[in-house]
Amino acid sequence: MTYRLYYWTGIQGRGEFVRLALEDAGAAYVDVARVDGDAALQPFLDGERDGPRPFAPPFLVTGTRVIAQVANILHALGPELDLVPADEAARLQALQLQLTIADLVTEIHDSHHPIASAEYYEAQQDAAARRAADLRAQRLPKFLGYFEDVLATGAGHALGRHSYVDLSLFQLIRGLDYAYPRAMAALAPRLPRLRALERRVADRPGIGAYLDSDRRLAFNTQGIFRHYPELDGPAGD
Ligand SMILES: N[C@@H](CCC(=O)N[C@@H](CS)C(=O)NCC(=O)O)C(=O)O
Repeated sequence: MTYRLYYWTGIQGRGEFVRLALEDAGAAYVDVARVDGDAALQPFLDGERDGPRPFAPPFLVTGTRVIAQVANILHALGPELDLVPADEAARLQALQLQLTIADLVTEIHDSHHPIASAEYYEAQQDAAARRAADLRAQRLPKFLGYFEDVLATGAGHALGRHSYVDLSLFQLIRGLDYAYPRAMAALAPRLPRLRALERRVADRPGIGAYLDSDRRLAFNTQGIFRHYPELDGPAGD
């Protein structure tokens, strides 16, 4: 079975959380828009294809199955790629953690686009400065401190063994290191387990090969994790 991943070209974006799971597992997949262009997404978004109509990418297609929402896609992929424990309680815990990651991803996006997603950063720069300061002072320490505690109870893993949640935490740390290097340096002493997990995931065979490939795009100022030096600074109290 070949998975078909639909996501915008040119950025890692939210598609990257799905890509990392497929790459780690060595799954056969096509990154459709990188082959056929962004226009390939439109028939699905317009409801012109069989299956449930997604609101936004990323979405994953196999046969007539169309699955949208990152956390939902990973919830479906987890058992198929052996990226989650088999029992229901662990699958729900994984989904809960992934949804919490999604909440933080939205807050990170909103730190550079606090007023309107469709308007330029430069048109909302003052509000972005206030939002980013709060992200650094309050929200990153709270979210990342929570994930640090989760790793403490899971022997360095989110779920006590390797899972798609570990892969997403890796992406979260890499993205934040790019977007908010000063804040992440300030928080580093409080996040030893997240840092160890980030290094461990990078060393996994599938992930290492992916990171070295041209399939892994560089972070840039079009995606979710954006580096604007004026938004970065001290973190925490
Ligand atoms: N909660 C959704 C968010 C999806 C989302 O916001 N996708 C972005 C790209 S990263 C998009 O194209 N959104 C279009 C829109 O919100 O109008 C998820 O986690 O998949």
